[in-house]
Amino acid sequence: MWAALLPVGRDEATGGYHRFAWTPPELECRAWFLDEARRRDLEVEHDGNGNMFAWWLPEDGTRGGAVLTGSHLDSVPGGGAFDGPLGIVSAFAAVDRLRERGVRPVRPIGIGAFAEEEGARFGVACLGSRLLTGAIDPARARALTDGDGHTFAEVMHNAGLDPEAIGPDDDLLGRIACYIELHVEQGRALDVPVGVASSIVPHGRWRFGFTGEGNHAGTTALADRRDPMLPFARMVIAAREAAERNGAVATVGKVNVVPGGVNAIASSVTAWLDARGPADDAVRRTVKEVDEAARVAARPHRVSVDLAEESYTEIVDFNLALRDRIGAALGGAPVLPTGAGHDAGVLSARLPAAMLFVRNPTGISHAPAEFAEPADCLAGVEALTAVLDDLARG
Ligand code: HGY
Ligand code: MN
Ligand code: MN
Ligand code: MN
Repeated sequence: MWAALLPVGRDEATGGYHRFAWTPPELECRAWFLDEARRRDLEVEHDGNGNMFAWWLPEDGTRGGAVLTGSHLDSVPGGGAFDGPLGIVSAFAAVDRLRERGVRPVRPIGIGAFAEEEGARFGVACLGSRLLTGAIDPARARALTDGDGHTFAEVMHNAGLDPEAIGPDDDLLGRIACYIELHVEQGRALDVPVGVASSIVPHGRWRFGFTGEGNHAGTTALADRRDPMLPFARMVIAAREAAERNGAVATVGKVNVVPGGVNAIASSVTAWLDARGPADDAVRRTVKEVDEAARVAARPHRVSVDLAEESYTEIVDFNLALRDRIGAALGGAPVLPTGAGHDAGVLSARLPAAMLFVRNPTGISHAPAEFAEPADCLAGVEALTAVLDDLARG
């Protein structure tokens, strides 16, 4: 299974992955998911938001009280091989193990593949699970645009989905008793193969727009310039300084300089701020201080600054009872927080959710060096199998 996915969307020169929602590599991953589901006679369900579900139904056809596992297939630009797919490959492997052991679940076991989890194409992380749970206004989602100006609605329509049908699916959510997402660790806290998540720290994304005046790089006197690159540059430094002051982390990325020529002063710069921290106020203060610094820096250059909050997730404390039950099924496992957002965090607003982490010896994620040893991946499959076996027996 794993070998079939590895080359899909991989940049052979860098080893990074480029699997953006509904682009050819991600569509290829979707086809792989459906093929693996069919091989196992799992019943496939699409929720209209681009999320896919493969169900192993009990012999009596029960649909309620399901135990859902899974993750996502999309990646960040130049991402690693494990972030997302490891959770889905492990889920299929766990179903195989349960069947080899003759387990006949009394509850449905589902494998989910959530759309646009990284938000790499349309900017909002966990877009598929946010739509499913009602955490984002469908009209706002339809209007989201990618770097080429294509709207989410257009892309959904071209993928054969009805953009007017996106939105919460309470019937589907009502059939799910709990969700467990296995994921490669994004950091290096684990010194054993498998851990259990305690929480996801508050995190969000803000889009800064700097608007000045495009002009000739050689004939425009400094005093006549309205160069948006200058307050943008200040914003990047301010993000680091504010994060240090507030005990948070902040990253500036996804920068778009218009028009982007070398001999033209930019007319505008768009830059995204990713800020995360141990508590809401640390994150909010960081963003506020970056915004203030950007505006102070923009004023002398007669550059305007606009700021939009693209997504924000308050702290997610995973369901304690489910977490403890998982810990017991594993015979004990370390519990750790994560600074990464996940569909499990979004779903936890509507149903009990949990996460298993598989050790990552490099600690690196969202980059080609992301890694998990085969033996630890197998330990992750064994752990997920034990958890599903325990939960699906009722
Ligand atoms: O960005 C994140 O935290 C996650 O990997 N989507
Ligand atoms: Mn990720
Ligand atoms: Mn992920
Ligand atoms: Mn995720």
